[in-house]
Amino acid sequence: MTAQKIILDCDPGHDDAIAMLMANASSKIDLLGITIVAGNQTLAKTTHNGLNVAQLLDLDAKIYPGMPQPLVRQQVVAGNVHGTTGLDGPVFPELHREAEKLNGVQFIIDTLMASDGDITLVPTGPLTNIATAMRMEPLIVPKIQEIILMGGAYGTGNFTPSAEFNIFADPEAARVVFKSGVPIVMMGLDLTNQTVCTPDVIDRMEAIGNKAGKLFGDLMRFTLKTQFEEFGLEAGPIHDATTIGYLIDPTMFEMQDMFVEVDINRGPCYGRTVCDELNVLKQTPNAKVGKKIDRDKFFDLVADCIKTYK
Ligand SMILES: [Ca+2]
Repeated sequence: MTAQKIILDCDPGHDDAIAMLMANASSKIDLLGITIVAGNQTLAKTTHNGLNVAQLLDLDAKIYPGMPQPLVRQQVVAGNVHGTTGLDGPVFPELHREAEKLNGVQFIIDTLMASDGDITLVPTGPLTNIATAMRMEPLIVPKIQEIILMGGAYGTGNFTPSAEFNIFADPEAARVVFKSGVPIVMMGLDLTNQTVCTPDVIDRMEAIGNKAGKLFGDLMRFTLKTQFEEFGLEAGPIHDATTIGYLIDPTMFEMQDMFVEVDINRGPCYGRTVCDELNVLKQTPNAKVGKKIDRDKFFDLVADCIKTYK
């Protein structure tokens, strides 16, 4: 089996870091590059965090910073969950690794245009880079095999009662992506909240005894604290890593085809992914939406990925 070529588009971010760890580890994935977007924190911070994770885990994939601001709305960040650096918790060694000069949006365009239509995009932050790439070069749209994204919810949000953070941080970009016609797999909060990383999971990953296990522990112990303080949750979900889990083993997931639209009205539902779960509109579905994940299998997979590191 040939490995699935992907571009990971992220805003590291604790759960983004674990998505990076897993994407690099799996023999089923060919990680062509990592593009960075502003989201959990400013672009300067998310890029710095991406480089730190890439250096620590010795990733081959290069880091391409993309868009520093959302398309239309005023910037929001998630310092409440990810801290002032965007990746509070781990202490990284001095950073020597540098970001590429080529803008992440241009990297996405160039890579897709040179491809045979066999590349999947995996966005785990706001969709600004992807939407900008689609607007700059519409010829990439039919070249995208699939978009497997973390974002949205058909139930309630986590940044407003209606909206999940990645979509709320750039609703207009999300609207462009959901209307593009590219097949979409949407891992929303309804599914990702099932990946709660309880202290026993953290102990298990740390006990693997390598740098990846330690990174996992340092990240998720911080998340444990903020999820309790912010949401009263007993532990933090690893939202973004579900996208990589789906690429490696889609049989762990229960999905449903739905028609999904993003609300860009500036009311209380701004940034909501309106998902037609009951198919009342009789529209052609544009997304496979995650409903259930086998949590035990998922954490077995995370452990397998961690074990590939020295
Ligand atoms: Ca993220």
